[in-house]
Amino acid sequence: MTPDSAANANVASHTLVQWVADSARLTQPDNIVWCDGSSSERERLLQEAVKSGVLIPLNPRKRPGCYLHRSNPNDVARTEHVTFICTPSAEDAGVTNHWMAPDEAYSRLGTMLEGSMRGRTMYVIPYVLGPVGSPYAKVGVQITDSIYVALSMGIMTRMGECGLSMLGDSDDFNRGLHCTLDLNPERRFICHFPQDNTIWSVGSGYGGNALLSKKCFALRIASWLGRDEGWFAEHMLIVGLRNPEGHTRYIAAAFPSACGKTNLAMLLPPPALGRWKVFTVGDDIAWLRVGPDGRLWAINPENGYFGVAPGTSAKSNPNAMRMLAHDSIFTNVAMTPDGDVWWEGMDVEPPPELFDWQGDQWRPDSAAKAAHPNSRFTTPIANNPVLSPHVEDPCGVPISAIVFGGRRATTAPLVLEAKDWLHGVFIGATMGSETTAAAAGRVGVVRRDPMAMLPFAGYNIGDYWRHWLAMQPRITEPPRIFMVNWFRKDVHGAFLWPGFGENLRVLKWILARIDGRVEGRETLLGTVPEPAELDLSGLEIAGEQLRLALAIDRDEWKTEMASVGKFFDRIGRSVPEQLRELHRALSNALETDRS
Ligand code: SAT
Ligand code: MN
Repeated sequence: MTPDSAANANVASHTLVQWVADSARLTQPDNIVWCDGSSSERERLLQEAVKSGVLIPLNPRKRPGCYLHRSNPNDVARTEHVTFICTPSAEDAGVTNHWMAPDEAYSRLGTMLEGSMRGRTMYVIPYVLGPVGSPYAKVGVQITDSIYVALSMGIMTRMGECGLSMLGDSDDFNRGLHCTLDLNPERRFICHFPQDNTIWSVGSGYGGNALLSKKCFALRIASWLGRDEGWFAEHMLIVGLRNPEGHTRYIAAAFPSACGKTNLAMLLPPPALGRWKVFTVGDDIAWLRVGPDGRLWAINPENGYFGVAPGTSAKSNPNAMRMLAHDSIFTNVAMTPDGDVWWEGMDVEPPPELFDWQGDQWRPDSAAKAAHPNSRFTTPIANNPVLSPHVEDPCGVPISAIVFGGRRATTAPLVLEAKDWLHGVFIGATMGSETTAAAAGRVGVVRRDPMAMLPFAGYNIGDYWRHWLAMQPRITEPPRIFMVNWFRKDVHGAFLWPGFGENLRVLKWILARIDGRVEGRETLLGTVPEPAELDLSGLEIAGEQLRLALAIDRDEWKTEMASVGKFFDRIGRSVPEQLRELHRALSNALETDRS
């Protein structure tokens, strides 16, 4: 096929046809396949992927429609050190992003891309982020030479014809050019050109590096668009909570990668709390707009979940286990001899022998992990047994609370409410979290991760905070803002709070605060619950343990504020003065106030 097959595919956008032709001239693929998103196409691609060894079919009786992919062992996580924002000035990218001049990036990657698809097939993948036809949805087109990426995009996005018809003859689409090259980490670059609505990614097939709809477009580029157009693109789950009286409220919650967003978004309510029901709208990304009613409304731009497998079990996330029973792609998990999947923390005894994530024999006494710590599942949202009926609503769902959460063994209490919008922005802007296996590099080191967007804000983080503050007057019915930490530990290293489904108890307190039904206890840093205000029915937790989970330790917070001060200094003059002032006030109060 040639780019002319665009004519067959009914492509009305000249700009799209031209861009695909230019990309083909550069990369010289043997074939070009325009993906239409049909189920027959998916079948054909799956068969091809199996034939070429990219996918291993799993046991159709145990996991119907499921496949295993083993990535190159050097390509298992996002690589932030080679992820660049390519704006004309370095100042626009800010110190928390890596920056490369656009000309240099186009030229360096262009050289690598020359002839890079020779002998390979180029897939052209039109897709929609957000409900098709929603005024808030956006169109992207990804070009890739990876059939695994093409199949994954078919799960993660609304893909195919719907993208072309929504685009029509417009030139307004995100251009994502992706090529795996030879998967050499030395030639791995993920470059974003916000001014051109363009992403070039080479040298990796891994999720966040290669599924360009996800972090690259729906967060980095979209956050840039959101600043210009007056909305937010955030690293947040969206969850609906229906109380026993039948009233549903929605919460948007930002946590860094691999900190339990997927689990929280589909948690199973503890029966002792009564007839609560949880509905997932999204598990990773929220696009938030101000509605005519002055509230914030959220849509999930995605159509699938790319979740962390290890730790997912019938106990931690029974709904996820149900949705993974069929039609999913697993990456870098272990495989049992009878063609099922296994990972650490699945709470299922491993068989005496299995194949580890690299395909080698593994026994329960093996020292190495069987599944890679960042092994993943890719599953359509339609598989989710608790999917919200409002997931396709064009304007999304109204948000009652924004929650910022990190993974902190110390310092951060189980839950705390911000005093107001400015303080909430401060809490989000200064949150810290321990690093996880979702990104290459050391695990377990506390780093500042503002709004869980450190690796995903597509422009200067200080300007991003300004945007949060500048939006305030437009949000006349603002959501209340909270901070949570499920991961605090005692001196022996044991978690103080049981987490998972029990987290609903904390969310219940958050809703009670919004309804004015609980007072909480005011502290210098915000309002925390009185222990008696948390519904602990059916939960055994020692009073002292709960006290420690809720405690605010002045010395720990002085250290925290010193670290925040250093972070602000590093970011420099783009830090909004209001945040600086609040930091000074809180630091002083911690030094002087004795209450
Ligand atoms: O690999 S992804 O970036 O898509 C997942 C994550 O790290 O949040
Ligand atoms: Mn994420």
